[in-house]
Amino acid sequence: MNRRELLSTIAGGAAALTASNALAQPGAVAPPATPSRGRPADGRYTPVVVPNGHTLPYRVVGGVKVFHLVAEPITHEIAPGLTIETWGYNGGTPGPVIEAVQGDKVRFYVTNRLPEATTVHWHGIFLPAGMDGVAGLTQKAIPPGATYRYDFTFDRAGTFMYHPHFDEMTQIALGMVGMIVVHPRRAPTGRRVRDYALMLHEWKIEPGARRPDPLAMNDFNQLAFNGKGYPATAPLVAERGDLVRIRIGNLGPMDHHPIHLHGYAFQVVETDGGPVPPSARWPETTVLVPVGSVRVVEFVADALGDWPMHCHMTHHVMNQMGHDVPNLIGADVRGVDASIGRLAPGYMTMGHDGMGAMASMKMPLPRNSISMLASPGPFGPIDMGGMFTILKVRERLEGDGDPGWYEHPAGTVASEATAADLARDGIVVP
Ligand SMILES: [Cu+2]
Repeated sequence: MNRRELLSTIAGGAAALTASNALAQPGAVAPPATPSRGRPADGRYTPVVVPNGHTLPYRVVGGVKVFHLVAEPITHEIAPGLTIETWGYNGGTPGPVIEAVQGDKVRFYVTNRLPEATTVHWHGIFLPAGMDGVAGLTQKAIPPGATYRYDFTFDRAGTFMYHPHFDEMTQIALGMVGMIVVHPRRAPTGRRVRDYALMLHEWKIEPGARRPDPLAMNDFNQLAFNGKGYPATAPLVAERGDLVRIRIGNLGPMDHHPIHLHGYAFQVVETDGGPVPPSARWPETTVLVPVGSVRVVEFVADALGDWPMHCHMTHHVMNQMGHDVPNLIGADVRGVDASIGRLAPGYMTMGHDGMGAMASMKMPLPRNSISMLASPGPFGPIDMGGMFTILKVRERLEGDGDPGWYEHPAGTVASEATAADLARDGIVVP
């Protein structure tokens, strides 16, 4: 949207808000705000850590792990200031991570609290065809109010996903997605493992609206790791020497995401098809995670610091209004704001010297929206949002929480060159 459209959105915001609330119902269970470790069922694996999320509780009945998924309308905060009315599982989007061990017999009860039918498809799991969750083809669609039962065994270890196979365009786009982590029966021993699960998602949400548009095919303006846009994304943490595993699943509607990590090279060790043989792996700093795919990367955390991990599509590290702003880079816009401001109070020309300044700009926003960029960093505003998080590697950590900003050793931070530096090295500044 451009500035004029934005201003008209502000005027129309109340109407949009009312319309988007028409179908809203509160979610049942609010997920915890802090990362939580799953239950170490038999102590033989390192439980997965879900930044900004949690794993699905279960009970064991007669040797079967019994889980209960509830498909339902939810209220979800993408970042402080932006709350949406959408659909998810057990109160959240993505749904809770299903965590189990290879060979587990499992039973899933799926209760449908949506206003339309649904199913659950177990993406990447080998199972009887009748448990595959495809409405019309392998089962009846689960009508609103009904609870269906799925029984199968997790034969393979790995990283998989779940999502509806009924009205996929609406239900997946709104946020009905989740990850499945099946640990091997005997986990490799040796290094301590930090095992992270991240689901990628994207929505189109008109500024001021609360209901994402499931018809969108492009111009997605909210990009998320585990349902959160930066600065609401919880950091990933590790101690020096830990083996870090990051399981990245993409069930966004349309976009593949090249996820880039600073400061490290990693290997793709697994997809949702299974492990990649060691002889077939190659080093990477960016892994493309296509829609409907999982990529699992591993590396040893041997470099201390605060290292960004983000989608490398530049529009995917912005929030909300990063589209259709008139291109005025290089234009002389002196006086434009003042003269237009006489006709349209509050007018602000955007983008004439790049977008970086927006990180510190205070501009009027429609209700229920967040600024395009920016949050405070240790050296000034960090001008990124959306699909952006930070890997924090420290010598020692206390718990899994955010250890704060990295304290750089003296002499290791980029800073302004002195006249003596320039003279010594023969640099002539034009
Ligand atoms: Cu992306």
